[in-house]
Amino acid sequence: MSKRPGWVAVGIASALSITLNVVPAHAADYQRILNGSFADGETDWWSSGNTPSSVTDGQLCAQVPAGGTAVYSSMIGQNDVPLEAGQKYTLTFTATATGTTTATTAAAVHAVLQLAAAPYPTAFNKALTVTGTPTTFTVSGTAPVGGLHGQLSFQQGGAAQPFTLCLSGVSLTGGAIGPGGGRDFGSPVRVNQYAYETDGPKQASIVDPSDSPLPWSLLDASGNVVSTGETRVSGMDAESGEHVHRVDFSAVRTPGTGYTLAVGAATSYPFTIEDDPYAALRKDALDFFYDDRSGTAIDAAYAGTAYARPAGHLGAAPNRGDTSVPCQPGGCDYTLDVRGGWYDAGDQGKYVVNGGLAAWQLMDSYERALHTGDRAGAGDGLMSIPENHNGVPDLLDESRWETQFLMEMQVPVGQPLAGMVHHKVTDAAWTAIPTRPDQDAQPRYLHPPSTAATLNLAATGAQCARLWSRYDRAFAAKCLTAAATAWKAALAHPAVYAPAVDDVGGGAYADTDVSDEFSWAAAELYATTHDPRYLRYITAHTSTAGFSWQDTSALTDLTVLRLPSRFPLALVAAARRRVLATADRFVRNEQEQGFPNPNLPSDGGYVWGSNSVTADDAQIIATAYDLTHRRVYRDASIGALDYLLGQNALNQSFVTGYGSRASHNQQSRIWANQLNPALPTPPPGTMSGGPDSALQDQVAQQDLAGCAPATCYLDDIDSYSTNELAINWNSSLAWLSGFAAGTD
Ligand code: 9MR
Repeated sequence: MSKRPGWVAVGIASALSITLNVVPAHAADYQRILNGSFADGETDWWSSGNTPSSVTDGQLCAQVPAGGTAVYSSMIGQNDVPLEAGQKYTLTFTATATGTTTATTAAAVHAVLQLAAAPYPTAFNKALTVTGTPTTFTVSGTAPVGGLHGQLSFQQGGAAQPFTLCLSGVSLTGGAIGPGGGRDFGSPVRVNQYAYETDGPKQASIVDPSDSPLPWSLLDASGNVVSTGETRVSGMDAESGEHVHRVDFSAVRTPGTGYTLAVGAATSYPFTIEDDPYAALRKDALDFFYDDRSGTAIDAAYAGTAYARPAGHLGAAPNRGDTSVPCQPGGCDYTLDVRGGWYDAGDQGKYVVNGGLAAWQLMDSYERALHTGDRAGAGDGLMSIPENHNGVPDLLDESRWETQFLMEMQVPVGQPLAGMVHHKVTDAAWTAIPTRPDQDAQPRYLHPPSTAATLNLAATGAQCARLWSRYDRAFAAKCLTAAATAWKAALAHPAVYAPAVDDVGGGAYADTDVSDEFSWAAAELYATTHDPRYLRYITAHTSTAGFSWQDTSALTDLTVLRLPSRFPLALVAAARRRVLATADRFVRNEQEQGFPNPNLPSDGGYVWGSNSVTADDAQIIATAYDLTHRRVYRDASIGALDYLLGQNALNQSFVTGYGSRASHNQQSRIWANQLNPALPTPPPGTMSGGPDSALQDQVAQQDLAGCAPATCYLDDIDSYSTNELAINWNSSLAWLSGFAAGTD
């Protein structure tokens, strides 16, 4: 039962606004509106472009124009209201209409509750008469169809005269499932829904309240029991709020498809046991980058028909970028040709900070493969890309697509801040979902340079120079010049930060501590050049929180350990100590939690993109394996993949196409199948951002209230904070699956 007091409202007949708080008489009294008091201003509300609105003193007031052919030509609304089929919903709100309209010349306003997509199944659509006297209205109706994307709107198009409509105290109650409730994660037996390696570790988790071990059976595709054992009671799992058991069936080494794990009456999703399952995942996780390229037509011959599309952002109408992009108004007076690169994520911005990390991970995956004798990983023909028979390793070809773009973002010689790198190029305003890249009509702007972006180019340019020297000396030289120039510019401008709030039409990627980027760039530059001037800037420490686009400190250690013979012994020894200590901690996190996640945040919260935290932590564990060849580290790296592929609190594989219940509605403007069935889902091998306990989008706020951190996730295209796709998340999956594929 809701703890919220109920509202009993006096309706249209009353001239006064009277509300009484009483204890609700029935259970289905859940509040369905966010910020109905307007205490948070206009947050969660929108109004149509012809109806500008603002909030003052708890009232949202909108300037309604006269005219308009349809009643919905002027609207105020809230989206993503969860509706349940057959449930009754009751709206109350107080309204006035003033301006040219007086109490005697009343305005018509329709209160509408419906699903926001055709055929717009409607719970109510009620015409009300609003006057200059504050009046509280009550409207009820039953939702014919359920869905997460209900829309409450106030529609007033077609007015005889313009007027000001003010709303306050908006409440919509109803439904049988409380906010955040009613989620069914299916079987309590959680496995890697894709595959286990024949000779590798095989772990599962069981959600069960029992304090004693439980018998388990492994069944083959015909239902024959092939192995049995007992669970280990892991106990209460803080991140999921579940009581969990663990199962180890590593002893089973018979390849096959359609295996299931059974505990009591519950059965897992099916999975295979096979020799090298991660080769396919590595390929798909990498091919994502081709499908996501900007500035080139995506060819069906490589991407498949469903993912083929015209080139985006090559200056052809309606595109207004990226071949001659100006700075934001008031910025520089030059334009840059910044074609190419990868689109960052669900949006079509291109960000140097994040692009740097993603390119680095692809290049590092190549360099690892080169040094460890992983011929497939270091080879040509690894991926499905136009360059896969050009005699150059595909990981280099694909990363070059981004590195070239990163260099294009550098401020030209002779301009203020020459050598610095523009932080990002993004649309001036958010585009609709879906919008194919070639159909984006927004102006695009270069945002001011930042030290963080500049150091991302310094680091990846140096790495590029080192790796390309044997394939394309001219390109390698260009990378090195760009890197060295960027480094000098960063030293000259060491504290130029991107604004923390710059998130219209693109994300902020703000970072006000660049000591970690200085260290990472210095390590890469030193590894490539041996120039001792860089040495003293190598200072960062692998943080026990792993690494991310914002915190690159661990990338220093990973770079030093990639090329230990090039660095002073003391640096190598210190990097090794730190990486092993951090890896040990991540391994413990995996073993001690109910589900094998190396990520156990100190504050208990899962951040935006938590799946990349998991995969990046596993890269540190994998590096510990490369250093020691201790099996426990390889097993734990695979454990993180098990987590990502279904052995988790949600019974969810976060990788499209990999598992019975796999994410496929990640936020994307290209692959928006959820909104338009004619479009494909994201390509196989696309990793979702994953649980984010801060509930940073409206769908998450509506539907995940009270979630345990590891369950704060929805496979819904509008839940961008839990379910977007992004290059730095796929690069972490590509690195990790590459490690798994490239080691025995
Ligand atoms: O991955 C980013 C995450 O760490 C931040 O918390 C979040 C909010 O600033 O932004 C994420 O990055 C998004 C970027 O700003 C815009 N493109 C989509 C990215 C993934 O959601």
